[in-house]
Amino acid sequence: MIKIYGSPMSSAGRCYWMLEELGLPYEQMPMNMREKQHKSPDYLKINPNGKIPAIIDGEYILWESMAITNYLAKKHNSPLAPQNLEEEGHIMQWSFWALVDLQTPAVNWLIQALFVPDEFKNPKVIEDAKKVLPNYLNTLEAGLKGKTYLVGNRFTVADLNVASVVGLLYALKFDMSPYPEINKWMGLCTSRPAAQKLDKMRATAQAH
Ligand SMILES: N[C@@H](CCC(=O)N[C@@H](CS)C(=O)NCC(=O)O)C(=O)O
Repeated sequence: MIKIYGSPMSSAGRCYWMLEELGLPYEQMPMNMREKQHKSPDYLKINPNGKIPAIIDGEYILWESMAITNYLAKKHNSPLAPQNLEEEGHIMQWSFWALVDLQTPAVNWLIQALFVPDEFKNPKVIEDAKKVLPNYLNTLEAGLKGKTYLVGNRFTVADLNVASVVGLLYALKFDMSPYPEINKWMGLCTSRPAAQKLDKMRATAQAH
């Protein structure tokens, strides 16, 4: 059975989403980040970055959340996986863009809002994020124009990966009203049973 390291509340969330889409059995491995278990010698053998998520599938170890979602979809011949080289190019395009461009300001904001103690908070980080995010959201809004999904006219790894990042902006209560295409598409992505299951897992994790 696939072992997964990392809480559904973290970047691992998108990997749980994919596992649920595929209906695969998995085992959530305990990882106490407060006790720095992700920096322990044993875990560093799995992910030398000391970060979550990582999976172990048989003997095979993989880290980087979006590499994991793509690997799982391809391995299990899911319709979410790319069906040809061109689709794969576009799925990688949107995934790298989401991780590098869109997620960076969103996570900087999230860290300031949730984790930086008041005396060390830097309001400029949040101001800068708010300034730059519309540029990226305009790219996504244009990319969705006239389409239901990002690639291949069906829900794919690209939608799952990008929606998992856009979800942060809703959580941060960023004004999403200027982006009707994104809102419509997010409605479709987040109403999927696997996404709903992830929401429930997050609610349970938060309550504990
Ligand atoms: N690009 C990586 C980012 C992983 C990452 O930054 N994970 C965070 C949790 S969301 C983490 O493990 N942080 C602990 C640390 O950096 O020490 C991925 O998507 O897998």
